[in-house]
Amino acid sequence: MSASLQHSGRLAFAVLVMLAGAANAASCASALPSAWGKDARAGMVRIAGGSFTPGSTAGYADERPAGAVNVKPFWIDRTEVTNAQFAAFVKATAYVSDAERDGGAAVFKVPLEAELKARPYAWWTYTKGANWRHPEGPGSSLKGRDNQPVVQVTLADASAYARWLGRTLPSEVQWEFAAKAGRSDAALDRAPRNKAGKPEANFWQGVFPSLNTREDGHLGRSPVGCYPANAFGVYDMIGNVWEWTRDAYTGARQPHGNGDPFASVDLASIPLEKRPPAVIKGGSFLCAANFCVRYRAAARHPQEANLPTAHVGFRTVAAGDG
Ligand SMILES: [Ca+2]
Repeated sequence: MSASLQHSGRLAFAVLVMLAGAANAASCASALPSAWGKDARAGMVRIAGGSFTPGSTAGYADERPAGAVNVKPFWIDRTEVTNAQFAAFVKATAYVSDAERDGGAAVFKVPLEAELKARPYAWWTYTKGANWRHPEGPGSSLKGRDNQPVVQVTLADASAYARWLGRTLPSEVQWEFAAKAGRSDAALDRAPRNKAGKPEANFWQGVFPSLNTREDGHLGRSPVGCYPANAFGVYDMIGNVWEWTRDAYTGARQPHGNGDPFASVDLASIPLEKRPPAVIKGGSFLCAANFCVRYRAAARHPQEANLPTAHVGFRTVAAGDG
């Protein structure tokens, strides 16, 4: 193949990828929900509550169910908190995030073969100057990404945003109830694809971490709300970015009242050095069939509460009255 043919082939591929991105962008959610700044529940949906069993018998060991729970009604953000929403918070409060104060954050990059052999988790690099405004480091920005989920935020950053709006981060149970949306375990323990086999969440298609086929049109984070909502009207619970919960990760699920001193404690109220990892939920654009496989409602993972990364964001909840 001649160089020019190769070039035109690449160009055609690039145009196809751009078109796929444009098609998705057209049907995604806006950067700020309607009535933002006017309605205290802007961008939220009310979840009626009910009884369900968190966990799954078909997932990892730490997902095993530990009994049914009752969930009171609550409101939850329909989408992950966007860069535009977080920017509004920062503008109103002059908040300085942990990564801005500490000088860096963890950035994902497709690793070279040699890098993969040299160290574990070679796809993560602590990058000076990376923070929510510059998610991939100093050379990156939020230009054109107002409606993408904010990342490079710690648990404390996410909690501060929630407090600003008079809300909290979801408990793991609230998050999972909203994500399952009345469906059973059996329907959840599979890759997020629809009946036609098409991706219905932003996860990694291909072989992680070297080959991303972009079958879903996205190499990294996507704008929020590009994929169909679940039965409760909530978007991107699965994939795009992992989401902070306010619960501590202390191993396998345990029934309520187990004596665990960290159960249902607001992690942000505990001094950093004494803080256990937090539970994050939903998987991210980096979860693939050969790695992570946590793009499921029952799946869970421990995350250092003070570690900002490029694949963890959050959404908020509020009490169900009113
Ligand atoms: Ca998500």
